Amino acid sequence: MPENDAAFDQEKKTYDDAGWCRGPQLIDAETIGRVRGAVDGISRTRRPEVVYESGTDVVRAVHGCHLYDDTSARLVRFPLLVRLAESLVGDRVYVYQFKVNLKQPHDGAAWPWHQDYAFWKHEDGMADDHAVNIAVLLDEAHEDNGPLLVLPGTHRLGLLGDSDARSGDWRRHVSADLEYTVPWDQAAQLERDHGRELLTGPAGSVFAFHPSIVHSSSVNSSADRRAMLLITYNAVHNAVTSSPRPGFLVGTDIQGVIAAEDDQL
Ligand SMILES: O=C(O)CCC(=O)C(=O)O
Repeated sequence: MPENDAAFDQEKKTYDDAGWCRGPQLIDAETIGRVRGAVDGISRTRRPEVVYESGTDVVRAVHGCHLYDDTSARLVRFPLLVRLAESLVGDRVYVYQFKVNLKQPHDGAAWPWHQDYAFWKHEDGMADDHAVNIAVLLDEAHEDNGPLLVLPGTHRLGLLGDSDARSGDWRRHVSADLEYTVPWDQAAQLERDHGRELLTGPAGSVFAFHPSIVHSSSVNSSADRRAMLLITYNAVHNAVTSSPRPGFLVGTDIQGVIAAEDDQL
C-alpha cells in the first residue's frame, strides 16, 4: 500500500462517491508548457501512435508517448499523479495507457457515451475496474471546446450497453466511431437520474475519473484547441499480462511506477 493515503483523503472520498474528482492542485505553467511542446512535436510526426480524425489529416490523439518521449516518461512518475492514483486505487500502480486527445479547433470530433472499462475488459481481459484515469489539461477546457462530460455515480452501475459486436480493430477504440458505447437514450436517462459534470478548468488542471463512469465529450465548436492528457494507472494486483492490442495501447511493463523525488520534468 502507498504510504501517503491520508494526503488525498478528501479526493478519495469524492472519487468513491461520484466516480470523479478534481486534483488538489494545478500543475505549474512551465511544466505544462514542456509537455505541450513534446506533444506538439510528436503530433507532427508520422507514426502508428498518431491517430487522425476519420478521413482527414487532423490529429485526434497521440498514444503511448511515455514509451518513446523523455518528457512524457518523466511525467508518468510525477509525484502528484502517481500518489493520487495510488491513493484512489489503494495499491501500487503501473501505466496501462498514456494518450493525449487533442480535440483541434473546429475539427476536433466527439467521443460518444461510453465506459472505458468495457474496452479494457472485453479487449484486454482486465479482471476488475481497479484502475484510474488521471487527466491533465494541457489547454484550458471550457464549455465550447468539448470538455469531458461525466455522469456522477454511474461508476457503480456495472457495465452497460452491448458487448457482442467485436471488430478486432483497435482503431475503433480510439476513433469517434467507438466500438463499445452506452446508447444515447440510456445515457439521457442516466443524465436525468444522476446529473452531469463538465470537467472544465485552466491548463494544468488535474482530474481523476473512474474506469466505469459513463462519459462523453462533444465536438470542438470553438477556435481553441482542447488538449487533454490521460494517464491510466492500473493497480499492480489487477495487471493485464497479455493483450492482442498494440503495446502503445496496453502497457506491458507491469512493475509499479516509482514516483520521482521531485516534480521537475
Ligand atoms: O478526450 C475526450 O474528450 C474523451 C476521452 C475519452 O473519453 C476517452 O479517451 O476514453
